Amino acid sequence: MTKQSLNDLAIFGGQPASETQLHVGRPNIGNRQQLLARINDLLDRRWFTNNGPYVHEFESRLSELLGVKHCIAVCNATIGLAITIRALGMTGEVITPSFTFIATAHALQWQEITPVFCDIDPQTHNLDPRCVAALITPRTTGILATHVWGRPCAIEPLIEIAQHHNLKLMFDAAHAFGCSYAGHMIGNFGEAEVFSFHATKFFNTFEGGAVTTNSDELAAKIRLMTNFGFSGYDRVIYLGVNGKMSEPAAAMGLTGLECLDEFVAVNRRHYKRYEEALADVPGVRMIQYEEAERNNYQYVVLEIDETATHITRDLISSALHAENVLARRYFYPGCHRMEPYRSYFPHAGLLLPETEKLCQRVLSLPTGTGVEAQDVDLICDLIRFVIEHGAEVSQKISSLTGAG
Ligand code: T4K
Repeated sequence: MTKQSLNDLAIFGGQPASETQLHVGRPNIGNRQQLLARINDLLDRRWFTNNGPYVHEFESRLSELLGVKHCIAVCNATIGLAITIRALGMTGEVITPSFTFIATAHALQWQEITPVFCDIDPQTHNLDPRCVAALITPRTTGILATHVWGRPCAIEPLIEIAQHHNLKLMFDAAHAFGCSYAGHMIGNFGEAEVFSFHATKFFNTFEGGAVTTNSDELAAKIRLMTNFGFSGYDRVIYLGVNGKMSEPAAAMGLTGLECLDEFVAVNRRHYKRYEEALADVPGVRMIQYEEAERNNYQYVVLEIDETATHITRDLISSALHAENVLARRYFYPGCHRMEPYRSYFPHAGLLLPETEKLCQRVLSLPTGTGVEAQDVDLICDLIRFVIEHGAEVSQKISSLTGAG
């Protein structure tokens, strides 16, 4: 680390600390030879999609791994969410967090269901069950909860609320592949759970996802809906869409599954390295994972308390970007502050005080197999340097931009 004075920071004209860009969502690849062998195979077979042999194999491997009865592979989690919402018969209003990726809300609004944004528990970043209960109206038909950062929601209280009010409960498990709750793998809770295997997730199929459920009836419905409602040649028995996973995607998935433990190990190593290096930096708190459970450690998330750092999260982020460290402010500014929700519910923030606060504090850092241990050290040194000089950096940026 070569930053000795403020002028060494790239934001003030110094050399960027990293020559290459360090990303939060750099894809993990796995064994390239295995992947290419599978791609060759599927080319020879000339079977590219529509429930091919790789998709079959992928689905059964996933079911086995998660200990769940049914797994339906889909082309992305957003369509998986939309199909599951429809298959469950959700209508009217569905309670969901604003502190989530926009796809969670869009999957509801896309089918004219109102996402009712609910506040979170600031400790867990997940839906606060007490706030959920307070938002139930006669129009509420369900709860769509996200396991943010792969940390399980308050599953039992949510199940109780859903049962008490006769609501459907499903989970956006986009972040939670390979994670467990009370010793059971995520994928087994609520009526159904939806995973994302997007390129930026620690386990990816380029684009892709999966819906898991222990209900035979729901699984059959979701399968039909994923393939236009076809139940056989020339026979459509249900309203459906195209949500199918392709064979190259499943080939990537099968290859990734063979390296899953390695991906988690790398994430955990980076996570621990960050934790140790940042432990005594004032105003910085890293989100914690429950060590007794299985975690994928795919998100390294800081909460920045600017009263202690004397520099805002946004300026820290700008300083890092100038150094080629592309930290991300997930999930700033919150779904309720994005369109169309911002126009539909201009006062939603009043009911979301914890979400509003958290959106100003979070910063996700690069991790995964695309990042080396020395990159983690470099990022930690930069964060420490910027925060140690927090007030001065802040002042200098303001004077340069004429702000404040
Ligand atoms: N629910 C939740 C809670 C989710 O987080 C997500 C997705 C979904 C549902 C929907 O799942 P999918 O329908 O996507 O399966 C990214 C991802 O695109 C998105 O999948 C993910 N969540 C979200 C948290 O992050 P962006 O708009 O931030 O992506 P982007 O393009 O800025 O990429 C992030 C970083 O990764 C960049 O620094 C570049 C790097 N990157 C990205 C890609 C695609 C690479 O290095 N290589 C790549 O191939 O949303």
